[in-house]
Amino acid sequence: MPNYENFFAFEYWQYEVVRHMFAFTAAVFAAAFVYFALTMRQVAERYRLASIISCVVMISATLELFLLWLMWNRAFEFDITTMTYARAEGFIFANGYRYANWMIDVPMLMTQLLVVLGFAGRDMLSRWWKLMALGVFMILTAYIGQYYEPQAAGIIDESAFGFWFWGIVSWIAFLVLLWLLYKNVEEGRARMGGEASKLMGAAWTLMWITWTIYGLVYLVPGIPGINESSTWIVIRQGGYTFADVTSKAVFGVILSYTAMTLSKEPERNTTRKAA
Ligand code: RET
Repeated sequence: MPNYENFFAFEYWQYEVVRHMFAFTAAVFAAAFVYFALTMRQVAERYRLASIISCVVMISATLELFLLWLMWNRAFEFDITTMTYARAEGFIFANGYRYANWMIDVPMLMTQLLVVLGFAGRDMLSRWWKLMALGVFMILTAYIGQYYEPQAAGIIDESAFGFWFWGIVSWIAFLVLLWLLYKNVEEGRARMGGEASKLMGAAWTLMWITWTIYGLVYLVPGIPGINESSTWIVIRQGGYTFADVTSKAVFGVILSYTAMTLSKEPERNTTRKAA
């Protein structure tokens, strides 16, 4: 079924705020792309992959948000008699692009984290594949679950089992993923200098909080009391917007800054054996 947004009529401000959030996010990513591309040369070669990854993340996210913006524009029409935006015949809005984008960005962001933490070679690979497998599994399962949103919101009178089943499976994968990430961050930080270790501590806090927001936002259509509210659709898209800007752009800035800090310490520019 289409996402539950399609079954609502929006007040003028609600529709506009969502549209502007999409435009804002796309613009932030386009600007951040320029930042990462221009600061790349200040990062030692050993960490440069982190800057390249930020560029990849920014391009894919700019495109994704632009597509959401286009779809949001096309899927609703203003009705002057009711002063609301309601769905245009024959068009729908879909959050599916977000999931497609996460399939690129979640693996990229975790790879970037491992690179800046200083893992390399076989050790890196054995850490990497577990994170990737869990991340992809988490996204795919929730991608299936989100097709049951109208059932979960009670808009369509059918079983909401799919929404909850896949949502819970995805949440379990997420919690395991967070635990693994945490262990990697702690091991990596233990081998870093004070300044870089502090920065990575901040990056980790930002990471788990913003990633959790995505998980909470998934649940909104299933929560009685708020799942009938079009204002909550604005809040939900706002949650995605906040999490997008912080988990991709701000996180990338902290990591690239950490990489620049590490690059200034001469002994870290040589390849180190895995611990
Ligand atoms: C889902 C479904 C419900 C359970 C959880 C989720 C978590 C999603 C996450 C997404 C992260 C996306 C990022 C994108 C950046 O580019 C799939 C919404 C926990 C953590 C970081």
